[in-house]
Amino acid sequence: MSSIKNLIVIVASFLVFTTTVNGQALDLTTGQANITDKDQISLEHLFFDNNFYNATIQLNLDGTYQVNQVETLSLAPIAVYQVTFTSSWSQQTHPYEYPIGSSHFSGLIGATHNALVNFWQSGEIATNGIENMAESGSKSLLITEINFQIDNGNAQHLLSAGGIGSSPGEVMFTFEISQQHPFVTLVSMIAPSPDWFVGVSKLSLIANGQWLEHLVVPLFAYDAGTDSGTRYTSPNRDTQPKASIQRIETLPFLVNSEVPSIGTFTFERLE
Ligand SMILES: [Ca+2]
Repeated sequence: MSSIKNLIVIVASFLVFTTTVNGQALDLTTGQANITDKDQISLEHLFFDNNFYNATIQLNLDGTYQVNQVETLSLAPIAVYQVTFTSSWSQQTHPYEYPIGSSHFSGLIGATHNALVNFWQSGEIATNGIENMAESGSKSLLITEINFQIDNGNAQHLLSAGGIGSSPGEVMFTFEISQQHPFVTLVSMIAPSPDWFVGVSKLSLIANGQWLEHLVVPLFAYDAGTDSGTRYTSPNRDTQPKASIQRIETLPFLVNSEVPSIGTFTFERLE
């Protein structure tokens, strides 16, 4: 326990001297640090020496600090989940130019990984792998990017499964995840579309030091920023330079002045 306290003090001093107190979370290797108040920092899910810890650090007005509380978390090192991709996207939910007879989703592709890697993020430029997935449903370049992160230790399992051949519909698969790589990234192309996709990025299946038993994530359409088409069946028109990835809040996903989800990922812990 003394070694983890030493590490926490090191982390705390880093936070104190390099982070403004603005409530923003700071990622650690697989944990999070949250400045919860002007004089207190909580470190959650801090992974160190094969254990997880929560800790609270009190900052004093004279610049000193002390570790108030260290809690060792008991967490199964490995969990198994079933994820179900349910698409509700239909002519009834999205009547504007709905591609009757051809609406589908490409095969699911993603990874389990740690906090040091981010395969895509709203506001960022798409990688070539995300571009290819979003424009054509192709997995190959994204698999290359995932395998690169597996090789350097930031990702663990490649997740690859079928798509939804006709929307609405659903598809499910099971996967293993570990406490060293507790984040999930998983995507699928909306088809037909210029460069639109759904998915999650860097979704943690651990909360409050425990594996989540049940999690439902609503899915929304994202524009990969790599093709300038504005309709489901627009011809290819490469965006140069690439724009950032953005959630689509206009037609055809704007319905009665709202942007409803077009499906869900449901994560069920099996073991
Ligand atoms: Ca686009």
